[in-house]
Amino acid sequence: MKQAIQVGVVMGSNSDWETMRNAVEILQQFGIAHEARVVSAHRMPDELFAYAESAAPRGLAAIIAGAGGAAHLPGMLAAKTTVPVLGVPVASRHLQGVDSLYSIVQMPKGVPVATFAIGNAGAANAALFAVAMLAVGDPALRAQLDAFRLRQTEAAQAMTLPPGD
Ligand code: RP5
Repeated sequence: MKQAIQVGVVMGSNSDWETMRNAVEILQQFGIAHEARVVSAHRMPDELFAYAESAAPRGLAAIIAGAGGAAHLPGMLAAKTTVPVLGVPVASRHLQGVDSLYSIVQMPKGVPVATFAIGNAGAANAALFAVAMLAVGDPALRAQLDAFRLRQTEAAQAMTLPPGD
């Protein structure tokens, strides 16, 4: 039987994919049932509302939302659902994503969006954060996350200087 989707990954454009694929790759790595879709806030507002409204009934535990520029997507999703929204600022052409970051992070009090770093690291970390949330009720997933952290530690401990020597 197909596993129910646990995490939704949405983005404002397919031009965001190169950033947001970093989130998808982490979810794949941890075996989290997920979906990835384009849901543009300003070009597909009705679909945005429908996606947000269906998130809780569908059982989504988190929505990872990436957008660039005047990035309304995470905030508007959060306005329409109490499913946690993890916002990823995508680097924009003119302001390198500072505009995206400010648009996402400065939510007025009462409707939170958890905001991550601009770009690839933010997308990967949003997915790792979703994994950590799911691991609260899943000891096997927590063991996977602990092992992931341990591999990072060991890789850093094995680093030599100058790099490559
Ligand atoms: C936003 O505008 C998207 O999230 C994307 O980052 C940016 C540019 O979109 P495209 O013009 O590449 O479709 O809606």
